[in-house]
Amino acid sequence: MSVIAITRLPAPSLADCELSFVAREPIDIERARAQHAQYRCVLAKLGCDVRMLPMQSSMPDSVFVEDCAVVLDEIAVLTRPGAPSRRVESESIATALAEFRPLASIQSPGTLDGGDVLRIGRTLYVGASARSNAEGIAQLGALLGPHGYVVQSVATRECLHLKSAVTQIDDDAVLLQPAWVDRGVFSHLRVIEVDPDEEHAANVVRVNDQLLMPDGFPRTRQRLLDAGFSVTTVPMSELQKAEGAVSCCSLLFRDLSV
Ligand code: CIR
Repeated sequence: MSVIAITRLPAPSLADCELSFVAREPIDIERARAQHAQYRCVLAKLGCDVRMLPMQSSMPDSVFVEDCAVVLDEIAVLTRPGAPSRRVESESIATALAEFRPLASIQSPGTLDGGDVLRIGRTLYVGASARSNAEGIAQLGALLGPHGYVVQSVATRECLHLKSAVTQIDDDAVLLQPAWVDRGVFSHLRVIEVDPDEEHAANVVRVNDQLLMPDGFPRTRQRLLDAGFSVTTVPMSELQKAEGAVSCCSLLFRDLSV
């Protein structure tokens, strides 16, 4: 399957990013750029057509493009990020996505971060987090219902986004951190839990039946390998200091033109 990956270079101001659950540490911006380049390279190797948006120097979190939109085959929904500082990121994402999908958008007082949206089949599980409010989740449901999607709100705890706690690894399987989301929500699926010593390991990206995850989580990686998954790792230390993970650095969607 041909997959488009929209990405954006880390801004020089990355160190001024929003932080919720991790303590601020110095970020090496040159290393962040090198890690981002490696991330893009792996996405390309996994079969993505990687696009890069112009850097937004004054927007510290603008590398985390996932939070600004939810892209489905039928429509792209521009979110209204929960952190007010991040709402300025949407304009250029809208311009980029207009080439590929009809656009809709979440309106005030709704808030929604793409990192809270986990699509599995025709269901979108949406984290009711500090970033995505009930109004935003309801608006998403109203926009997507006519396209045959069901939107289900999911409680999260002690983490930034739903996809910090759970991501899809197969058509019928998820990787999950049980401390941050109820395993029971996904009991109809096969659940692999992260290793208890690797609390941030649940965020992986699935591209063409391969998994991409940060290095630094060897035990969880081994669990995935033992279960028969193909796993590629990338260094992410600097983006992790900005509370980022692998999914948030790209907007992945099917290329419908081929
Ligand atoms: C933020 O707090 O918004 C950024 N520093 C990190 C966003 C990470 N996004 C994601 O995991 N989807």
